[in-house]
Amino acid sequence: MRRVLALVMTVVFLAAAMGAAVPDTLTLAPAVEGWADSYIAFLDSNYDIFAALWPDGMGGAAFMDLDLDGTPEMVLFDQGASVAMGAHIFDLIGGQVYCVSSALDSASGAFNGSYFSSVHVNAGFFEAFRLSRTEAGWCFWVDSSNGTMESTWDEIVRFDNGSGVLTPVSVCQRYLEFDMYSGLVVTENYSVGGVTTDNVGYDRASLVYQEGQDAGYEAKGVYRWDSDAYTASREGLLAMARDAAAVYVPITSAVTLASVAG
Ligand SMILES: [Ca+2]
Repeated sequence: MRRVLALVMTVVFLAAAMGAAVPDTLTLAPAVEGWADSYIAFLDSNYDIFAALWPDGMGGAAFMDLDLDGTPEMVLFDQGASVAMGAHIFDLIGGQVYCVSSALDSASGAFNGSYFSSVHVNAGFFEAFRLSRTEAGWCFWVDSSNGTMESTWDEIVRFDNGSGVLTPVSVCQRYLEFDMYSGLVVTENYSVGGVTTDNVGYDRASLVYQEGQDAGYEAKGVYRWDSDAYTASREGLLAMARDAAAVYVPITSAVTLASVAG
């Protein structure tokens, strides 16, 4: 009971400290009718492009409403060549599906690139996309990262909605290169909003994300290893997307945001 009270007090304190500008609750529009069918039809009619870009098939699929407009986006993971998997994000815009972000540069030319963003994401699992309340409002964020034995790369990305289109925004980036033997950092580069800075500037910019109140939302998706049906084929890709749509958790039913925000 005391722990619960302490938690409530902390949340209330945090909510008060954040000011009144950001509402305690998040009210979303209803999802566009038939959204799942629209994404699945897109995968079916563009399967040749998927097969050409990712001949080994995809590593996972999930639906999540990253721009909080009520209708989920489709996030596909590739199979990844290193620590993280590349994310490929599709949005339903005016009844049409567009690729809006891809860790694979050539995707912008392969699909209709009208809404393609140069900001892309690498992540290890769908739960890495976090819904939180920050000074910027209620937003999804991801600490997009990748690495090798000799280097790590981090980019904190916030997901906005620009005129009805999911818009990933690069908040800050960090690149570190290590000496293989000593483990010491030999190269370090930082930038905030694309402008070069130092580690202090990076830390300051990342604070908004670090200090946000996490809503506790866990995005659900399916991964290649979940089913033998997810083969590198049209049927495999469609099965993966159908199953991802079936496990999609709408934010409204998943999180009691009012209690999180105090
Ligand atoms: Ca959305």
